[in-house]
Amino acid sequence: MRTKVLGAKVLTQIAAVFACGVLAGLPQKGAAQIFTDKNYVKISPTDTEADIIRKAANVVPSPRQLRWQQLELTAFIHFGINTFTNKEWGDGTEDPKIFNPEKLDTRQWVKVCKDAGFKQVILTAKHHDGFCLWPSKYTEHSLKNSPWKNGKGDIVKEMAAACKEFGIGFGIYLSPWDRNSPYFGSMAYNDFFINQLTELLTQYGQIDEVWFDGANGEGPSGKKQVYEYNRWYNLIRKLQPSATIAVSGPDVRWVGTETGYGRETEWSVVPADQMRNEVIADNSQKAAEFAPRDMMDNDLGGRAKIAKAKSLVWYPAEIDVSIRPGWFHHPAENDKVKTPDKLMDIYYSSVGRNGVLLLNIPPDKEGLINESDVNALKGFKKQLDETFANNLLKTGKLTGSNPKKTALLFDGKDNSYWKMSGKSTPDVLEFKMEKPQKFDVLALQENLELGQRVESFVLEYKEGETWKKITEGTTIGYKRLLRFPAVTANEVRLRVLSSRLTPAIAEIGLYLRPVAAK
Ligand code: FUL
Repeated sequence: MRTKVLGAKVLTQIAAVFACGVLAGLPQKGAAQIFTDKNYVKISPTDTEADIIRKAANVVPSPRQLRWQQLELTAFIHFGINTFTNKEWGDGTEDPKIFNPEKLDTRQWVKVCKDAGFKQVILTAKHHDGFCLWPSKYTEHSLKNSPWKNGKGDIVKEMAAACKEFGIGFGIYLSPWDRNSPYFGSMAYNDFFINQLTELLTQYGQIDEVWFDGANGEGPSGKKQVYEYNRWYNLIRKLQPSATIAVSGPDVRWVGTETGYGRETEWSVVPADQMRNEVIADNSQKAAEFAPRDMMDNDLGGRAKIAKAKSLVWYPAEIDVSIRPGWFHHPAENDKVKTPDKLMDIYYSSVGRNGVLLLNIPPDKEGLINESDVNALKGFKKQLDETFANNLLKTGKLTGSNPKKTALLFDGKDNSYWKMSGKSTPDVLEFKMEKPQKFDVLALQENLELGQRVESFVLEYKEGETWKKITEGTTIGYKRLLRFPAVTANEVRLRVLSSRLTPAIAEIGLYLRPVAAK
């Protein structure tokens, strides 16, 4: 089990290389609209450092990437034949007859996620074992040969309907690695995969995200598969143009770990050529060895990185982690569910570090989310709501340099913003509240429609006539949350110490965590 789990990580790292490697080869002639004209830019050899900074500052997300980023919280549902074998990875030899989730209720899954603040749910339509949660025409390894609903059920359909009913997004995970398919490792597999993908993209209404794991192990022939990534991307762009393609895909990048913790410095604009094309074709150990180094670097898009780039792309980070030790439900892990405190810490370290959280919540073999997970999520949501209910900066009278305009910073809209002057270094936003307030969380957002620009900032408060540092950070991006020991003050200021062109701050907030959350 241990080796397999480690294997999964390494393979996921390869996935990251695949993803970036493919980016390096695009846009190509004849390829679909993988990029927009605003989320990808070429750097010419004659560009100066200032030209590169200007280009980086103006790379912005595509509409589908922006929608995805604004979700903040997305959920993964790992459910399938592994739920019945009590394994993490199945080998494709399972008997479909063991699949019988008698109480299965996708409405419960979606309600639990929605109640906890999640805005989109991704279902493992097919994991590495090849067992399909929909009655695919192209394989016998599916629920159509199970006793559940006499083989007439369709979990993808029920899930799509539940997401629609509760008004949240719906995504699918389709494992390219299929340990059941006799075609795996041959050219015929590519058509088989396209056929299954087509079923999922055409039979279930709107699909908002397609999640490809990059794992690529042995097939029955003992051979690995050469995946035809561009064919998949073209098909998705054609059939579901608003869907984001993650993680072995061009829209969303794997953050590099499965811990729930993103980088302190997280740039959504990164060199597209960071991963070399030849790495894609190279499934050797060498590729696996080099992959983690790049993806796990603690800064993927800082000045030193983009200075050497040949092209830049908007490629934001998704942070996937399971609420339990495993991705699938195992009864022995019912008492190992992450606590509300741990989930809050993950929230600060994922959403609060310019990422989108993808939290896995696996239903059990009855087909329900266990009450230990439900309770943990309730506790998490309570802390989240209590913490961010009251922006203390809003409570007093503000005396920024233009008090009318500072209201834009508290209107909850991430595209209304305060554009700093960009002339002086550092740029300052100063606030005086009517009476002293006690706070221990700073929340910042940039307006991504203008790009990600802030490189470093500091928050200070005034004591007597002296400004004192409360906290500091590097990147902001979509959202940056920083916790610190409580401070009581009525004058505070944010100084942007360095940025790429003029930063546009969309929101600023100061909050006090409830006692239970500390
Ligand atoms: C990994 C897979 O091997 C795991 O089983 C899980 O699906 C995770 C999200 O991705 O690479």
